[in-house]
Amino acid sequence: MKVYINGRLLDEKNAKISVFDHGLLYGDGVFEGIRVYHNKVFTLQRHIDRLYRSAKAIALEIAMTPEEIMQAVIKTCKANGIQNGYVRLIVTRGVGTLGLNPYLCKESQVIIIAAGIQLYPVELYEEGLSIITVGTMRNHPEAINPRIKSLNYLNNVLAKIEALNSGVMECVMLNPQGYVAEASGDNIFAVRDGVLRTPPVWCGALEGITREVVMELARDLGYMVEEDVLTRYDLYTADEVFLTGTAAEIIGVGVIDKRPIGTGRPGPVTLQLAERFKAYTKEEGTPIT
Ligand code: PXG
Repeated sequence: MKVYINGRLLDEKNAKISVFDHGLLYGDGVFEGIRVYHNKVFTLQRHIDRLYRSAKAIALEIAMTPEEIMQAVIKTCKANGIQNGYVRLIVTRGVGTLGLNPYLCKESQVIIIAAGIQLYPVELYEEGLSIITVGTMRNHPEAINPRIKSLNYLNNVLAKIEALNSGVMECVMLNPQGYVAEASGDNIFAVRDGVLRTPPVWCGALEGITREVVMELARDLGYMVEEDVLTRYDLYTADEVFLTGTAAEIIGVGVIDKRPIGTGRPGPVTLQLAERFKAYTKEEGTPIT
């Protein structure tokens, strides 16, 4: 595998960064997870736009232009023969001192890894995921704003630990007000009476690209889609609940906190959207040429 670091494609074993990089020392950086489908990079522009917004929000100046980064992503996919896969794009604050001061960091580091992807087991897409609500709440927006896709994912890792220790693979995270925010690595939707509802980002959700695409595709299919404050009541009483994310795509949730949602299996709206999303991955994308 070839890994891109600051303009160079290096063999995996030589792809190394400094122990003084503030990405490692402090989780000081931003990232994107991007999919490649059918030899095309899916929703690349949207990911690059979000990367630059995340960087701006943490006052991190990326030492490359958006166009240069897009070309670098394509080059890395090409060098690794990736036709269907996953790209991890990372920008760290770069090499600094052992102190916090980000202004002492020399230059941002851009790292691109293009590899395969581990989806949930296929049977879970048919049967539905079981999840729980965890006690770890989503970061307060005035602490680390959840809209920033930062390298500091401890909040989500702690939530994931709670889920895994309880024997499930994902969880619902609430915000400090007790409203539903999102899952540890996915956005969440509830469907009732044919209306789709997802928490607005100010409730503590990442502005998920899959979330955005699903809202657009659902509206095209004639569904009403609302960004609305949700409580666990709304999840427990929904006809359907599903999660969206780059890795998971669209996955139905069958059970939350041991309570069946609707029939307890992925419902017709979830399955229709998953099918439409799959078709869209064939239509959309920046060709790897
Ligand atoms: N919320 C959070 C907290 C995320 O990390 C999403 C929502 C979905 O956003 P996109 O743009 O992907 O639709 C994410 C992104 C993993 C993994 O290995 C998942 C994400 C990021 C990194 C790793 O499961 N999800």
